[in-house]
Amino acid sequence: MSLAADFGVTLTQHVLGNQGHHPEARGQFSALLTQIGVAGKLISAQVRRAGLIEIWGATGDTNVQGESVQKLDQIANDTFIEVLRRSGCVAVMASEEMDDVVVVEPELAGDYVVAFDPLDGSSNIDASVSIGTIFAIYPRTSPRGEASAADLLRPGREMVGAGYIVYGSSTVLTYSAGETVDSFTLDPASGEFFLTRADIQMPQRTRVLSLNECNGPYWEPWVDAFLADIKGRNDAEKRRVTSRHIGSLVADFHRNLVKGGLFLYPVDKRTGRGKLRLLYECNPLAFLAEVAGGAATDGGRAILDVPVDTLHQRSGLVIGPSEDVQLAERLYRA
Ligand code: AHM
Ligand code: MG
Repeated sequence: MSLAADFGVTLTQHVLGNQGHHPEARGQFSALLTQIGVAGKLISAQVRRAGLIEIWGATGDTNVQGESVQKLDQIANDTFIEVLRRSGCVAVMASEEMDDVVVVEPELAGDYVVAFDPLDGSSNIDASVSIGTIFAIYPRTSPRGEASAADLLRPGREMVGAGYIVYGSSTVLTYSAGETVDSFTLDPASGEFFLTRADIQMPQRTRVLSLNECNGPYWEPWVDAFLADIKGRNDAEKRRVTSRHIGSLVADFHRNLVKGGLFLYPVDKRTGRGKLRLLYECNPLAFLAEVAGGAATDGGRAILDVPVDTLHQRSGLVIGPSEDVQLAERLYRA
């Protein structure tokens, strides 16, 4: 047996193998996905030093080498922007960390636009809990050299790719270009992402329930009815549903994708708004959920059909097995 046969499929091999599905995008789309993998490795290396960064930061903004110390979410943001800017594939980017878009200079601008949350779940960093990066990819619609925020203000349905990287007990990159959802684990020894879950299918019934129940007093009545239905199944079917909540959407979603879990963060009835951001949190995960056979709704509409009016627009979110997302929609409308 050749040595190569002992290795798995790398992220780059997988992306190149899928190029045929996007003939119009040959090259740039694949390059973009592989560069996102590079950004993920760089951020992962920093996340693994998070505790040290915290300590260095606390001692006066310089590390032991005398370099100034940034917060980890700022490091992740700068890394993602710089890698994508240099990739030559991206014309404009929006980040949770920035009020306005980053327009790439014309010499480097490419055919795609990307929205991302560089470090989702950042309140979990100082407790060494799983966090992650979420990204959404759209084709540029503006003429070359004229990219702007308008390229990103469009429904999630127009996405051509999405994914996330979870920095957990291992670093996992999951992406979809619309056909399948595939997941890769970073091998720290070789620095490669290897395919570890191919064509992930979200189980159709909820086995895991994932939400911040302390917000219960601020939910609309349909949420209580919905949760009562799901929890009520335990009596009838002997503990078929269990509760798991990390408080990092990206890590909660990854677990739910693999195990068949439902995550919800409903609208707060006092403000009429959800907490999570449509463009770079709800939309990319909704894209992955749908490709994997699941679904995502804000209650009244599929997340991917919600008009995007502003970069940092918030939304209610129910995401997971499609049967139960449909149940949420029925109860919401009732
Ligand atoms: P962040 O992007 O600033 O980290 O905020 C989003 C996070 C999600 O990852 C998580 O699901 C949610 O906020 C938790 O919010 P709460 O503490 O209100 O339950
Ligand atoms: Mg976030």
